[in-house]
Amino acid sequence: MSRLVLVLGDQLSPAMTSLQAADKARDRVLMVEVSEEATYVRHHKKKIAFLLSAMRHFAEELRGLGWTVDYVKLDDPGNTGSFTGEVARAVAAQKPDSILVTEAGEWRVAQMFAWWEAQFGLPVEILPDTRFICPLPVFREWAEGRKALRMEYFYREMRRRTGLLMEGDKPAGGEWNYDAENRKAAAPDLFMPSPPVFAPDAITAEVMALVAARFDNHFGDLEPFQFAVIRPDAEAAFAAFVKRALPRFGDYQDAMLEGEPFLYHAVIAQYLNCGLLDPLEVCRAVEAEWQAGRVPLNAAEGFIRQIIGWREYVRGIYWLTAPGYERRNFLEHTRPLPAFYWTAETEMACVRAAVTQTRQHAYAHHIQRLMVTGTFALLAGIDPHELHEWYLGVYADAYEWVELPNTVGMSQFADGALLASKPYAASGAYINRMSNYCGTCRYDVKQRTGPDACPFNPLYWDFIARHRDKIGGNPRMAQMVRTYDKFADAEKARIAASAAAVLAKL
Ligand code: FAD
Ligand code: DLZ
Ligand code: SF4
Repeated sequence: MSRLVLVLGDQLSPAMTSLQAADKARDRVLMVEVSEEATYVRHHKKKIAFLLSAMRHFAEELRGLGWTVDYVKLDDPGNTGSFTGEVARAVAAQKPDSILVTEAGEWRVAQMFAWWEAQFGLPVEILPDTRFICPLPVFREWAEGRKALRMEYFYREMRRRTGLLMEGDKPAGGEWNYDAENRKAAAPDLFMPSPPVFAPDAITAEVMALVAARFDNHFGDLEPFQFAVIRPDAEAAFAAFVKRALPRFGDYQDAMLEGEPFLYHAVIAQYLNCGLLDPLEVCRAVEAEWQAGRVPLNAAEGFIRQIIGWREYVRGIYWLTAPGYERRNFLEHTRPLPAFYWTAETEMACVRAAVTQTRQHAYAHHIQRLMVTGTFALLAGIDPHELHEWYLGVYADAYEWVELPNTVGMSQFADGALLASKPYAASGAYINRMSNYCGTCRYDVKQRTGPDACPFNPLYWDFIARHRDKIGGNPRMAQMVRTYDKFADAEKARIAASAAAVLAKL
């Protein structure tokens, strides 16, 4: 009996359940580069190059471990361009007895798997993805019967489940969450650790030429290419983060600084999400740093919460709500995405910085995604589905299971408070507090209305006025609605006129 073991581009680990269940002596691994995966949304050029290069290197790693790997390159003659087409070709050529695969990260791909038994007349064995700490049935059980699915309570369960930062059944240091200590604004003269740079090898160079030729019309700069594409380099990038940036990760988690795209962030989501790093292993390494006294508790806890808390939680929400979540639009926003999300041609210094570095690095850190491009889209009433396709395409770490709940739920409040307890709406004051963008901006962050006012300001108050029926009942928004109500009629008219002027320019 021989099986076809399909390994997807975001399953690049020898520990995948599909590989663990397979037999090197009899089964053949299939890996396929297919144009559909690069174009169902038009991914950033650097993201495509990263993933295809990491796939090619992983195929080599597997061969080194004794596997027989059939690898289909994007430009191979006969490449059908889709997972289903390539599995069909392999089934016809090899006549396996069955197909073995680890469950897909995206509903779209899971639907393809669901048809294959009927289509190919073969058993298709789909195994769980044990890279995640919380199995999906456990998440469903946790969510069942709860009115609100708050991350904080889920996170505490994950701390107990993993034993991370636990002292018996109590959280280390007495608190579950040290976020209150994690809100420092960065000063420009702080030492800024940069992620290590990995020069492209021959395989990456070949992939880059292919991407340049095939996806020239996609967003983003291909060069300079700096990502790790093999496991030891991804581990080295993580080790460098632990040594140089982790101690200050907590303090400066929410900070933004002109010309500093990475600050004290790990820049590892692209490795975690494709299998080059293991989530539990990185958390255990961070816990060990804290135990050794090299890292303060607020940094270790903040980092571990992002991974065993947020990352696992959004994945649970994704599978709980799929399909359909991607079309949720609680606030009924329909405005098209402004062109400057692609061109960076805007006078708003904060948005310009976030889009420029996104184009350069296929990376922006969480607060830039949430409180700059995300908040602007929320205030301006951008169609959440268009925005979702933007986030899914432009970041090297973007896969629907993680991007969609972050965009539709957390950032755009389009699920009507399933994920976030209040909309992440804010005026320019938040960005001014957490960054140095406003100092060089053509707009005045202190002005509420008028042609020189920071656009976030009139849009913020206009958002409160427009959505008061939908958000006014939320205790965390009621105060802002009351403040708006106290404005004089003339001020309300100025807000409406200024907001309309900003929107007209989009
Ligand atoms: P760090 O800030 O160093 O955090 C460490 C790790 O924690 C990350 O690598 C990531 O694995 C995890 N993490 C942190 N925050 C989150 C979160 N909210 N959800 C899930 N994991 C988290 N993350 C993705 O991995 N892929 C996406 O497609 C994605 N899309 C996003 C879209 C929006 C609108 C927003 C607001 C956030 C999105 N995030 C996404 C979450 C977060 O912004 C990124 O994980 C983070 O910026 C990656 O950079 P980093 O590795 O330097 O993370
Ligand atoms: C993102 C991506 C791209 C650009 N290309 C490929 C590819 O050619 N082959 C592949 O196996 N995977 C690719 N991926 C990742 C897939 O989109 C991802 O594995 C699925 O969406 C399941 O999460
Ligand atoms: Fe952004 Fe407004 Fe500050 Fe300009 S003034 S950088 S638009 S927050």
